[in-house]
Amino acid sequence: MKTLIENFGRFNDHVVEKIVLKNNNNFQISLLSQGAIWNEFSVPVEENKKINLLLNFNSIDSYYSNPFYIGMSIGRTGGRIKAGKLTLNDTTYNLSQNENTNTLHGGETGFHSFIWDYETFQTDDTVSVVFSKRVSPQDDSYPGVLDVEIEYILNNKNEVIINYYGKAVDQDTVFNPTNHAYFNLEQSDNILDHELKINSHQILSMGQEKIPTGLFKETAGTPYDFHKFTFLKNAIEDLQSIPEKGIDDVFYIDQPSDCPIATLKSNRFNHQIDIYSQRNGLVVFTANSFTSDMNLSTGKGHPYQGIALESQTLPDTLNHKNFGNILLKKGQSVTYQTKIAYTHN
Ligand code: FUC
Repeated sequence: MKTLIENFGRFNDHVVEKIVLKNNNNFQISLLSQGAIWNEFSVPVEENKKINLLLNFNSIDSYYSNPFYIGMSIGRTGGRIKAGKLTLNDTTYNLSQNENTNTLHGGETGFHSFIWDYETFQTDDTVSVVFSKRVSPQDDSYPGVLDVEIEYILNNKNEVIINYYGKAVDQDTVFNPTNHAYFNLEQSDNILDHELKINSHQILSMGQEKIPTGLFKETAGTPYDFHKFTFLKNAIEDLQSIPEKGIDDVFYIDQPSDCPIATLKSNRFNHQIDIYSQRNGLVVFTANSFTSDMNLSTGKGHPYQGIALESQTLPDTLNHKNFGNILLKKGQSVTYQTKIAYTHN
């Protein structure tokens, strides 16, 4: 096990640190203190060859010069909230409206925008970093003070475990964090030849501006049916006539979900990642609208370069009784876990 701290340049006048965590099998992840960004998941694929399974940038400025939240930590709430209005205990809070009049991914001042404190830890079998911050309403306009810790662990089973801990300090609040990593298991031009399986039979129906209507749609017989392994190119080809020209949807996970909620597989390298989470939602976004002004470390941005698999509680939660519970009562704490398990088949 090994931990290294490197300099990743400066952002808004402060130094950004890159925390590199290595296990005993030549796997490595790295994270950035700015935005608690997951920047790298490098795995050995052939003798003397490693590839990074995540899209990333070589400079911190490039992360923030596009609207795609690449690798970023997302909170207090993932997804969209209509008109930026969050009503809790009969009080309506006006959140940052960063997509038309709606709030997306915690608004402009969400978790992705913070400089995080961090500490690193090592055991015989794990190497980890814990990012922490006390988030106040002055920081992000959400109700109440929220203590947050985001822990990234790499272990010798070649799993990456993300633990999101939240505690409502002085009043009730909401907590629905996720991570916005984009995977490409081949470090290739696109993910069209990847196969995807999701433990789901339904997606959320979306109204204008992709705000959930409260209804669920069966996926059987549609391009969104990933109940069995399906090549992403098949789905994406079938979705060329819709405005998104690809997948940008919220999958409702079959409950209870002790098996992986999703598996992404590359036959070229004969490897896969299995994603485990106890939460009821998975947002899948196939980078449909990436643009050529994005200078990713593997080249210019373009559609279908990667796939984001965001495990979370269904978005716009407070507006729909059956979407789950993201409420944290004063004094209450919760930990959500997402596990990404790598296997070479
Ligand atoms: C996903 C999508 C959005 C957005 C964002 C960057 O969560 O639902 O449409 O583009 O990623």
